[in-house]
Amino acid sequence: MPSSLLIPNAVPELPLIQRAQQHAGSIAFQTPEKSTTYQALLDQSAQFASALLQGAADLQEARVALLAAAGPTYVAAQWGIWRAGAIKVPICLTATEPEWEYALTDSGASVVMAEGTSVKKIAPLCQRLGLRLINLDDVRAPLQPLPALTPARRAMILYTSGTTSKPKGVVTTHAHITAQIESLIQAWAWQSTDRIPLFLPMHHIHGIINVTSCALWAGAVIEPFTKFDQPAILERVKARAYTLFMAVPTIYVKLIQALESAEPAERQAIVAGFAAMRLMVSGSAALPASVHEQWTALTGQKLLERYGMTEIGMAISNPLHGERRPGAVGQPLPGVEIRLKAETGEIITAEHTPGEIQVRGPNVFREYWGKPEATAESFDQDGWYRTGDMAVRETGYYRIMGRLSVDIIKSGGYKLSALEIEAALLDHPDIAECAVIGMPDDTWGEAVSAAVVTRPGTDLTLAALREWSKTRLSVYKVPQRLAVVKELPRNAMGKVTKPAVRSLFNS
Ligand code: MCA
Ligand code: AMP
Repeated sequence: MPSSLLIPNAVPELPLIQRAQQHAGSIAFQTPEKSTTYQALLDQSAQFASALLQGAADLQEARVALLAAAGPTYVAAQWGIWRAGAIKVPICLTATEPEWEYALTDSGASVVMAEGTSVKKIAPLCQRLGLRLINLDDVRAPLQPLPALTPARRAMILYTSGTTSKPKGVVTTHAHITAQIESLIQAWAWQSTDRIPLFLPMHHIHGIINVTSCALWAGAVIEPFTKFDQPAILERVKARAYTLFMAVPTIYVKLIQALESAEPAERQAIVAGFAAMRLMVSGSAALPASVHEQWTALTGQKLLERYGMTEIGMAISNPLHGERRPGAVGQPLPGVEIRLKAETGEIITAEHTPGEIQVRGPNVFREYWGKPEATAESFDQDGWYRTGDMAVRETGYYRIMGRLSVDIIKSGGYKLSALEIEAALLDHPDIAECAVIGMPDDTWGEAVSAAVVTRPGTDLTLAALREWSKTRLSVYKVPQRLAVVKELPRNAMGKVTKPAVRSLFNS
C-alpha cells in the first residue's frame, strides 16, 4: 500500500500537490537508471514533511534551506518543505561557504536539507551555526497529519544579486508561484505529453518554475541532468526524446559551436532532434538577434524569447503562435500588466520611446526578506514593480534596451552584482582599489571584468586572481578579464566612472 494512504490528509492541499495527485500514476522524472512517478514524489514529500515537523502541527513559515541537484529528491524535498508549512530557501550547489553562510543567516534558516556529497560539504557550517541538517538520502519518519495552508502563506526565498553588495532574498507566496506557473501553462500550452530536459541550476526561477514546476503542473516528463552535460543531452536530442527545450542564450551559443564542429551525419541527427521539438525557449538574458537567426538557419526552429526576473517570474513573451521576432521579447504574458515609465515620471504610450519596464499582477513578489525599505523603494505607486530594465515598444513588441544600473552584470544567465565582486576583491592582499564591470562577450553575454590598482611590488595575474576568487565567490562571479592600471577613472567627486572603465579593456 502506498505510504500516503496510511495517513489520509483531511486538509485541502496546495494547488501543485493537487495537480500531482491528478497525475499520480504517470512518470514525472526519467533517467537512464530509473523512472519516478508523481505518486512516488507525493509519498516521499509526505515523508520529508513528517521528518521536518517531528510531531509539530505546522512549521509556521520556518526557513528550510535546500541543497540538492535537479531531480526527484529535490522536488520531493521542495514539496515536503511546503507541506510542512515552511519556506523553502534553495541554495546554490556550487557556492562557497561564505555565500552559503550569508543565505542561511540572512534568511534565519533553522534546518538544511541536503543530498549526496553536499551533506558532508555543508555539515561543518551547520554545526558551527547550530542548524539541524537532514540527509535527504536517509529519511525515515513516522507519517503524520499535515497542516492546512492558504495561498497567502510564504513559500520561497530566492537570493538575487542586484544594486546592493549583498544579495537580497526575494519572497514569494504559494499564490505568486501558482500565478507564475498558470500564466506559462496557458501561454506555451504545456501538455501531459510534453518531455523536457532539465539542466539549469535549481536556485533560480528558470529551473524551478519555468521548467520543473510547469512540467509537473502539466503532468509532463522531466529528464534531469546534474549540470549542462552537453554530450549526454545531445544524445537524447538525437533520440528525439524531447518536445520542449528551455535554456539561456549562452547554451544556444555553445550548441551552435557544437553543431558547427560536428561531423555531417552527426550534425544531421542532432538537427533532426531539435527540429522535431514543438517549442524551444530562450531567456534569462538578451538573445542576440544573430544567435536567433543562426539557430533558425541551422535547425529550422524559431526560438521563442521571453523576459523575466526573480521578483516577477515571467512577464513578457514572444507568442507560441505568431511572429517570434529576433531581438524582441514580445508581449505581456497572461495576467501580467506592463507599462513603460519615463525618467520624467510620465507613462509612455507612444511606440519607439524608451522607458523603465514596470510590472504589476498576481505574479509579482511580496517583499525582500527582512528589508522593508528596499521593498518599498522597489515599488512605484499602486503596486507597480520597478524592474530597472529599459525597453521600447515597436509595433506591439517590447524590446529590451539595457539596464538602469551599471552595477548589474549578466553572465551566462546569472545576475551578478559588481559591488559584491568588488567587495570580495578588495580583500585580496595585492589589490588596493578595484572596479568591476560587465564587458560584452559573445559566449557569456557579459564577462566579469576587473580593473585593479595593485599594491607596490606585487605582480597579479588573471590566473592567480581567479584561483584566489574561487574560494570566496561562486565560479560564475569570478573575473574573466583583468586590467592592472595605475589609477581608476574618477569624476570630480572622486567616484569611479564605470563607463570610462570600459575603455581600459578595449585597448
Ligand atoms: C560556468 N562558468 C561561468 C559560468 N558558468 N563563468 C561565467 N559565467 C557563467 N555563467 C565557468 C565554469 O565554472 C568554468 O570555469 C568555465 O566557465 C567553463 O565552464 P563550462 O563547463 O563550459 O560551463 P558550464 O558548466 O557549461 O556552464 C555554463 C552554463 C551555466 C550552463 C551556461 O552558466 C548555467 O547553467 N547558466 C544558467 C544560469 C541560470 O539558470 N540563470 C537563470 C537565472 P573554470 O574553467 O575556471 O573551471 S535568471 C532567472 O531565473 C530569471 C527569472 C529568468 O529570466 O530566467
Ligand atoms: P534574475 O533576477 O536573475 O532573474 O535576472 C533578471 C534580469 O535578467 C532582468 O532584470 C533582465 O535584466 C534580464 N533578462 C531576463 N530575460 C531577458 C531577456 N530575454 N532579454 C534581456 N534581458 C533579460
